[in-house]
Amino acid sequence: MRKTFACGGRVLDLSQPQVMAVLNITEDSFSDGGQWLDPVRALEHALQMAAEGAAIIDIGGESTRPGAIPVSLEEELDRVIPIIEAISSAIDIPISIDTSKAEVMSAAVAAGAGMINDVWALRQPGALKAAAAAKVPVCLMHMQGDPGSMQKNPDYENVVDEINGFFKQRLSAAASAGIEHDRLLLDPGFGFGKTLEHNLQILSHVDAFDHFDLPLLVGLSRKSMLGQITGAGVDGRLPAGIAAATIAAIQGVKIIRTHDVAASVQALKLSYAVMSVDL
Ligand code: 7PM
Repeated sequence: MRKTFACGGRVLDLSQPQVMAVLNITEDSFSDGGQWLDPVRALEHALQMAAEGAAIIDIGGESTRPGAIPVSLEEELDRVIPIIEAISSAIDIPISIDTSKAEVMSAAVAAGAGMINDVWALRQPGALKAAAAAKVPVCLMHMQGDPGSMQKNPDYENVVDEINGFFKQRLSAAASAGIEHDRLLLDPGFGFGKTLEHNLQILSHVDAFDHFDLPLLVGLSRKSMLGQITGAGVDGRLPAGIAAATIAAIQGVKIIRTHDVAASVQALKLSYAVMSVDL
């Protein structure tokens, strides 16, 4: 597996597990709604997360929360493009664009984004083509169903096998579109069409995925599975999120997408130190 990813002009070092910091530019994201719509505050928050050790900042203008209100193309562009421009000129770590829309992918990369994070794994119209032309790494995430209904009745024969099959199918679609294999990342998509049992099966067997020699990325912070296990509300799930990130990192996951940067960076440093021990 490659140790560094070229993200536009910037380098993402994956020789050890890294944090992808979440910056949601949305009204209704479940844990930080509306806070970063103001570009000045968004930039301050990005600077803070970079200082805390984030390796990449994931900027999203469309909430992918189950049942969230869809955002128009114009609105999404208006939210994310000025912020990508501001952050890429102020900070030298790579920026990822969290979108499923082809037009947003292209505009974001032109504005300075160096990675595409797509919860639809390039299944929306034009996305394969836009990602091929963008020449930046792309994270392909698994989701069963669509954000409006995916949590109604998630159903799998074997969740790990089904996600492996999905990865294979999307890798083949990406290859056919001319996207080089070694600029892809894979994500099992915690909470995206999964029950608590499915999420726990994925977390406990994240080392059992066929990763096709590509890095795995996971997002766990503040998610409802943590609340279901602990009883904690969204703002009280940090300890469980850190435990979950550690469990993932120890099994070889390379990128943890999180709202809680400083704590996660510490957990990943410890995980990596333990994983590097020779006896
Ligand atoms: C419920 C489900 C509430 C998901 C909030 C979310 C991921 C992502 C999101 C992820 C990748 C959140 C989200 N989650 N992209 N975007 N992987 N690649 O926690 O797990 O921000 S949205």
